[in-house]
Amino acid sequence: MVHGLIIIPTFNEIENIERLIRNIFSQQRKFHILVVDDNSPDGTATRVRTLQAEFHDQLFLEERKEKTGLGTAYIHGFKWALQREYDYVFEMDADFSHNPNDLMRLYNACKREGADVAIGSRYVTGVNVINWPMNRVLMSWLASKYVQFITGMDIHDTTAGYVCYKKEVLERIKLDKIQFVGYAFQIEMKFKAHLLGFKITEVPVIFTDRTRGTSKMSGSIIYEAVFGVIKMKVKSLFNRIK
Ligand SMILES: Nc1nc2c(ncn2[C@@H]2O[C@H](COP(=O)(O)OP(=O)(O)O)[C@@H](O)[C@H]2O)c(=O)[nH]1
Ligand SMILES: [Mg+2]
Repeated sequence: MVHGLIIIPTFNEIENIERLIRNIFSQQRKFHILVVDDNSPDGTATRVRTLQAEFHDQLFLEERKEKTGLGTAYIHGFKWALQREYDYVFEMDADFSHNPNDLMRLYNACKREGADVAIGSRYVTGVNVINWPMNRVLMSWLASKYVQFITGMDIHDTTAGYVCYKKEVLERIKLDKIQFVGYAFQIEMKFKAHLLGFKITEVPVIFTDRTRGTSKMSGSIIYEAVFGVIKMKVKSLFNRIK
């Protein structure tokens, strides 16, 4: 029986996507995979289409015309998942920063240990990040502390992008009202789940920076996160979000 869907947003991940899909399916046929590609010029979507012949009815592809951000790619994927029979929905990057070996740990935190949201967390036990330059580690860690402080959420890794959601969480969050697209999207999803009273658990994982392809991180994404968090908190005080 299929238990979950792994959503993988992609933009120019030709060097990673096939290896990742093969890696996941070689150890695990419990889950389906949905790739949400934003018309990657490097042919990522074409590669996925080729693989669909091999992983028939297990591997799915949604293609969007333009690069419109990680957040909206996930919203697209969440809606796709909710129209189907998946009880658990994962967020996962295409670049092997999120180790496929941890999928079952996230899944079990929800399935067996009663979490509604399981976060693959870098900062539960110190800082578990490999290959990131020191300034990026520091920035990410500080960002997480900053968000913890402003929002009051008891979560160490608030910007984490390796997550398993129970279907009910995605059904309750008003996906059309999600505002942010970059790291702030990750924070917003967690904050809304938190406001709705869902149980959020952190599962310690080791995050390894990509060795192939390039990061799509940008200054505007950071800007959005820094100011977006304050805006989100203020709104929540007036009970205008959930
Ligand atoms: N569909 C889609 N995927 C994106 C977009 N931006 C980033 N991604 C994907 O989101 C994941 C995380 O992005 P990445 O560049 O690794 O960010 P970083 O890890 O913060 O440097 C990767 O799988 C990217 O291919 C986008 O605009 N659209
Ligand atoms: Mg990455």
